[in-house]
Amino acid sequence: MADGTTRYRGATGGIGSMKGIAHIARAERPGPRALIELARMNKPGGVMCTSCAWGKPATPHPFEFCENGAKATLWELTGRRATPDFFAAHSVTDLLGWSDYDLEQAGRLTHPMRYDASADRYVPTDWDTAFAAIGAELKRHDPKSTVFYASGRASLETSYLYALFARAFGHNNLPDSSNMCHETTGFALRAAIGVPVGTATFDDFDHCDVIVFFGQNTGTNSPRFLHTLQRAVERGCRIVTFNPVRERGLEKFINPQSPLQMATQVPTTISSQYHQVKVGGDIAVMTGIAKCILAADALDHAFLAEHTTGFEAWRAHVEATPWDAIEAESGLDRHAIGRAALTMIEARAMIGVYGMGLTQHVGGFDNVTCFVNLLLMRGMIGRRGAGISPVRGHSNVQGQRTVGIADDPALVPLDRLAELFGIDPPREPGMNTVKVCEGLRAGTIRAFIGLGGNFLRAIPEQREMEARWRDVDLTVQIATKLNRSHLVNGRSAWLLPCLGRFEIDRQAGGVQTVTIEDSLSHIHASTGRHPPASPQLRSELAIVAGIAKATLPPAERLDWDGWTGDYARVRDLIEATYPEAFRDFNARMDTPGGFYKGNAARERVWKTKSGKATFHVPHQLNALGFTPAEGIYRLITMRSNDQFNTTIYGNRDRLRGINGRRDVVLINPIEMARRGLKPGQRVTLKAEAGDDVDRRVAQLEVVPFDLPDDCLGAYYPEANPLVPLQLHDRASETPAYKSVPVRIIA
Ligand SMILES: Nc1nc2c(c(=O)[nH]1)N[C@H]1C(S)=C(S)[C@@H](COP(=O)(O)OP(=O)(O)OC[C@H]3O[C@@H](n4cnc5c(=O)[nH]c(N)nc54)[C@H](O)[C@@H]3O)O[C@H]1N2
Ligand SMILES: Nc1nc2c(c(=O)[nH]1)N[C@H]1C(S)=C(S)[C@@H](COP(=O)(O)OP(=O)(O)OC[C@H]3O[C@@H](n4cnc5c(=O)[nH]c(N)nc54)[C@H](O)[C@@H]3O)O[C@H]1N2
Ligand SMILES: [Mo]
Repeated sequence: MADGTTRYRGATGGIGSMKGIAHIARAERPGPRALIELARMNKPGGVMCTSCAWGKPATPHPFEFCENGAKATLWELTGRRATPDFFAAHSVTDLLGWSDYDLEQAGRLTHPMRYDASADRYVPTDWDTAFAAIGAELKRHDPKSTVFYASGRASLETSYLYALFARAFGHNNLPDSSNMCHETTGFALRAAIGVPVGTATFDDFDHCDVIVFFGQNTGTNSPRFLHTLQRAVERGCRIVTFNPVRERGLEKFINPQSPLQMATQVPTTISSQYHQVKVGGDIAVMTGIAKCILAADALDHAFLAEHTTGFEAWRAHVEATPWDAIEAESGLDRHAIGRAALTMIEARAMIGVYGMGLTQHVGGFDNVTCFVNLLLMRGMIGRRGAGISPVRGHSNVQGQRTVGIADDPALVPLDRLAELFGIDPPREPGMNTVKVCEGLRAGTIRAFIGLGGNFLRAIPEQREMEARWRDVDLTVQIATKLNRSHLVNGRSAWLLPCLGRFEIDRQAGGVQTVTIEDSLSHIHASTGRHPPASPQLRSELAIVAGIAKATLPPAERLDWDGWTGDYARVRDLIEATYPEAFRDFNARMDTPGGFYKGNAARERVWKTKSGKATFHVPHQLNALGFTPAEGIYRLITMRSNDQFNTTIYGNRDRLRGINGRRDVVLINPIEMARRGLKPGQRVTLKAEAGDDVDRRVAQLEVVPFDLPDDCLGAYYPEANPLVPLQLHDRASETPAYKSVPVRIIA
């Protein structure tokens, strides 16, 4: 790429990551115990990181955490507090003018708060008052008009009770952060291989000889995974990456845990091939690779015959697609695609890894199923060292779905719930995130509970949704820190502060342990040992149970107080509901490295409609929801190395060489010349969604960056007002956050 682009020349990890941790330690001023907590992280008997969902090895490093895990921990264990005095000093309208960063810098919430509209302020309340008022308000409404959102952090125990509460109350409106994230994975993998989750485990990463990456940014979003990759590379495993952005973590890594590497500063080269595919161009790439596999007759014929269906239709699509179209859609030439294909053809055992670069598109389902098609052609599912590996986001997002947080009741054993609790769970589908936004637009949503997260900041169509939000009768936010979703309030609004995962959770039955499921389907126990940020805090489970008890009529089998007193009893319920995955749950939860939930596809048992692994043919050759046209760009909304979703730790996107600001738009120098743009110039982005809504974000600074033609980058969540609600994956309705059609207005 032409010089003059912004980039980072160092490796991922190394000294840079140490500086990153020191920076946030200065900002957050955590107490001395924070270091002890870091040393306990992701270890048997310890506490499971609240950052990403990557697996936790049975034999951990002395420090089994990464730069971003440390940031997330220090962020939670901050010395700063948002006390009632803070809220007395700042009106909600005033706080609405603050940045995401400044809001969370106010520190940990300390008291349950009620919004007082006449004073335009949050004022302190007590738990009993809050529960009683929330319960009374919920009861006034048709359950079907209420929404229980979950961001993927809360434990298996809390999540199970939250979903039970929804169903006992009478709805399946359980949108989850997953709806904006790997929902595409659930739909696509269920259809293709009969399980909603990845099939690869640590053992497979130790036995593969090829790993192919599509659209996942390991260095920033799951840095501990770099240790696994480094080990693989050192064994001779080859890594092939497809990503429009040259992400530093997939290029070079210095392991901060390796004294030798830290001393010599000689990095490990991670990807042996790096292909800068156009945004939305992956289906074309995969079609090209399939062409090569066919040409080389590198099919696993026995596997295809015994285990799959639909191959002939896929073959017909591949054969009918000309190379010219593949090159045009992918932005890569056939030789580059051929080189990648050759590596896959030579593979004995290959793992396919992906992230938001595949899931957050209108053709997200097609992206993921095409990726599976490639693995199936080579018999790479259900073999040691092979498999598919979606890298999940939030630390327990996969687990939340496992224990019943689902808008689709077909995914939940409702009869079992009915039998266990004597309830009559609703059978009709509930609302996912997009449906909730549509409901807000239609005015049919009366109450919203947020179990963590920052719903209003994370969703598409942000400006309109904020305006609609004020018509909701009741908004309840269970949170650790203040964010924008807590400031756009319904008529009655409550802000309920909870314990974080690092904190001691003492209940009637003693100090409690919780559990989570990682991205590799292992279940781990996690026990907080840090003193709580405030004596007023309650655990997420206690808050959910408190609201449930105040809302539902008393019932003998709904023992909210008993469950709050002893979480082991909730684990017994989880086991009773899902006996296969959670056999001997309480006994096994302390297994080093977690216990494996099991995965049918890994055993080549296909729980699909056809009973076989199923090929799918994509709708079209790109994943876009619009027709490419002159002057219309594909905007990626991206994460920096200094944020966790809407939580902004700072303005340093070190691994991309962008420091000091987030109000930027990234574009390559050739496109800049075509549009007559200069570095540092301010521009407006305007969405081109084919409707008459005016969606724009102004005052973005042009930064020359190594991206393919037709592609732009800007940061999430600042760019969310540009994302049209109607652009989402066809199957799962995951918003198309990675291919927003925009025009540049100079
Ligand atoms: N530090 C940190 N860790 C995190 C998070 C965080 O914000 N910060 N978020 C957590 C969450 S909830 C999630 S879901 C995960 C997200 O982790 P990832 O799945 O890595 O998500 P993103 O960084 O949004 O995007 C991934 C990559 O997709 C690429 N991409 C964009 N469009 C395309 C495309 O069309 N094709 C291809 N092949 N690639 C494309 C982008 O360049 C980017 O490198 O990380 C989790 N971990
Ligand atoms: N444009 C664009 N939009 C996106 C994405 C994108 O790539 N581009 N990515 C999407 C994805 S993958 C996701 S997962 C969603 C994320 O959407 P969410 O999960 O809703 O958002 P987060 O930013 O993770 O939530 C942060 C807040 O969670 C609260 N919190 C933190 N820890 C805890 C805890 O332990 N308990 C409780 N109760 N609260 C806690 C804090 O108040 C904090 O402010 O955003 C989606 N939105
Ligand atoms: Mo996510």
